[in-house]
Amino acid sequence: MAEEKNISYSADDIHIMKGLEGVRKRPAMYIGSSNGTGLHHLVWEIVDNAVDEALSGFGKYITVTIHKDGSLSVLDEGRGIPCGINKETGRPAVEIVFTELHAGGKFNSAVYKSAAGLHGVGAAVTNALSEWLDVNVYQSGQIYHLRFENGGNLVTKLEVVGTTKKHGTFVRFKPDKQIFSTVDFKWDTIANHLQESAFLMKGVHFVLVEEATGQNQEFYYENGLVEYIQIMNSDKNALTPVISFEGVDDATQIGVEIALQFCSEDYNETIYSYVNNVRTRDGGTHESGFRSGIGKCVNDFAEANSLLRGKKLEGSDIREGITAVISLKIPEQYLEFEGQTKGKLGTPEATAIVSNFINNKFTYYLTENKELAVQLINKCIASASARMAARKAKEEARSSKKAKQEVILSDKLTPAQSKEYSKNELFIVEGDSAGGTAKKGRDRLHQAILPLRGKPLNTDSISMEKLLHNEEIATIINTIGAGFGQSFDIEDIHYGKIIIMTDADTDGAHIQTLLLTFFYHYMRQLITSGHVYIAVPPLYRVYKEDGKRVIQEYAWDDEGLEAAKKKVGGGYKVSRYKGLGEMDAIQLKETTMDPRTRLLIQVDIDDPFVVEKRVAVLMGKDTSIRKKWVEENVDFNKVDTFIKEVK
Ligand code: TSJ
Repeated sequence: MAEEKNISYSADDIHIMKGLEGVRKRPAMYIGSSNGTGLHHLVWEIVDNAVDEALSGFGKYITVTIHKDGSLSVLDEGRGIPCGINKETGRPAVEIVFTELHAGGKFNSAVYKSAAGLHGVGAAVTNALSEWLDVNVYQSGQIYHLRFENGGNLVTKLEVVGTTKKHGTFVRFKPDKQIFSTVDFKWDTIANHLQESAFLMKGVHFVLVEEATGQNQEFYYENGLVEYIQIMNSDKNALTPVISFEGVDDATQIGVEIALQFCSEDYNETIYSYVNNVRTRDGGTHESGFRSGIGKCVNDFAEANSLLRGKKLEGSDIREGITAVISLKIPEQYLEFEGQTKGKLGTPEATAIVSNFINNKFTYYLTENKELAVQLINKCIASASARMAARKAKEEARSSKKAKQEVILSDKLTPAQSKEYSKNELFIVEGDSAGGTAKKGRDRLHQAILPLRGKPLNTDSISMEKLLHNEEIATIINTIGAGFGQSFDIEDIHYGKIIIMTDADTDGAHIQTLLLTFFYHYMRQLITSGHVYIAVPPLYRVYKEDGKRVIQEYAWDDEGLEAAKKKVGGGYKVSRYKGLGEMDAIQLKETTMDPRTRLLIQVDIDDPFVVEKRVAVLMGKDTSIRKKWVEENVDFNKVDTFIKEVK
């Protein structure tokens, strides 16, 4: 760890070092993990502080630079972190921000606390996990500077190094490679985060620069949430334009901003909510307020205008095909979060505020746009009819004798023997040949194999319509056994895990994306409740013949390869797997199928925008864009933009 320097420590220093050392000992406790996701948390801690400053109304530009030396910097044009001496400690405030855990709050006088103030752990954590961290503050004509090294040791105390007319804060740090399994900042990951912030903070410019390539990109949305939805829905059939409302509740000063759009031929309800620019992944009071408000509004409007023709609308009929983004700004005294990950808003006031707000605004909108209102309500009636027809069909199927017989399954499927559905796994395998190997290597009791011929899925004609008529897709729908679209019922799924197993190449990635896109559109709950996985075959086999025995190790990346070479010892040979087809049944079982030894990635919808954009690009009409995009982005090593958590 830190190289010892000739410095004498006071009691205060020791207290601080203990805190930061704790962060270094258990980084996962502070940033979730020490992999690429954790690495980027270091960036969010810094960026979110700059965003806080912009949210308070100071500074219109935030620039993030990925430097050649592996460091990253963030520059804002705010007031600059306070550099005065803090009375309690006798130290400059800026020093405390980088050395005391959770110190941010003490110095944060902002009305609204964003990520940093909410769930964030603060800049001190980034400092603790960095080889070095440099701070420049431009404030009252002076340039202040201080520097930390080796996990947050102050090596250059706060000093004035020059004069300036600018104001703002510049923080540059180099993540510690002793801590992280990777220290490569990913352009896409950072770009997506900045883009999301830009949607939520219209009027603030976010710039991302890569020093090595000169590449730079600016995110700036004059129309904020409206553009968020426009871009997400660019490839859908719009029934309404993107409609947006903004207001502030008098009593609480809670700010509400909502944008929404209805699309036809979309069975899903897509609602993203944010509080003080932080995504509330698990919804909460604001989302339920929105749902009830929009339901009440449309129902009352339809009733008042005699548009229902005797039909009754449920909330889900009304919300089918809706895309909405809800962004609340809540002052600190009203902030309440729930759930383990604090991803759910608990603020009780938010329910009525959002419900009344959307009810009033949207009623007014419908009144002003009568023709559109009629079309919208007709869509809701159609949804209600379809819902009732699906329910009836299901009831009939359940009571008829047919249902008691075995469902006729495709002859391509090799089923699992167990009828304990939740324990069964469906492997969707690229190619008949790998399918054959998987069949031999599987656990007969719980693993079923469905081979896919790469080709039909891999053509350029992949509109959703065509996809649905695709034989392979039809087989998948039947095999999973829970319907699709409106009639999809998660209770009926025949497998606890659906595992996509493809080669680690462009074709394989394309197939993965197509399947995920299909699930996302037509069986979304399959993904949101965590049933979909991607199997990750190893890239290398390291082996040595030792008399009669073969000593072998598998490796999934270059780091693992080095470890495997050491384990196998001198005289080893390395083979690089190019595809599943190169493995025999035993190898495939050991490396990719056996729950004890395999590597699976659980598919999670982490970043709504990335998913929708990916869907739009991949399902879009312009095949050249898609081809280019797949080539550039769908890299087996980059699946983490769509997918989270490696088991
Ligand atoms: F994360 C961080 F601390 F490293 C960091 C903080 C990084 C970056 C790029 C910017 C910032 C930051 C903090 N920018 N602006 C501020 N503002 C304050 O800390 C600040 C300034 C003035 C006052 C005040 O009440 O006068 C209050 C605060 C919190």
